Amino acid sequence: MDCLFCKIAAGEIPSAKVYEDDLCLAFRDIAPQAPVHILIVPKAHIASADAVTKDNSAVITHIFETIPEVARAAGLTNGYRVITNVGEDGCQSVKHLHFHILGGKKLPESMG
Ligand code: DGP
Repeated sequence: MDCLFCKIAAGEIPSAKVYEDDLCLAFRDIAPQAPVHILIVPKAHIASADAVTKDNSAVITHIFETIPEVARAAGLTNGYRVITNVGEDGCQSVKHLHFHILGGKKLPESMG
């Protein structure tokens, strides 16, 4: 499958990795929109949050258990934002589920 984040998860494309385990990988976004901008992705391909099912959802729990650890390690002690974009209207550009972890400054209130 020609999927950018599958290739990053497999180590075929380099990334600034900040966390990795058997199920997920976190790395710095190539075009940061905040002082800290990290992406956390499941290693197994899931196209988006819209493709989460009972059969593949365990990794979502795992990712949300991992996010606080990643955020703490990145120095996000005063809060942060977790976002996932879905599909065309959500402006999802990479079709592999990923959660943006944004922080390091007071973020704008507006989300849309
Ligand atoms: P989204 O628009 O929600 O699909 O976010 C995709 C993000 O992925 C966007 O913030 C930029 C980032 N990105 C795209 N290509 C690469 C890449 O090759 N490496 C890294 N680290 N990030 C990438």
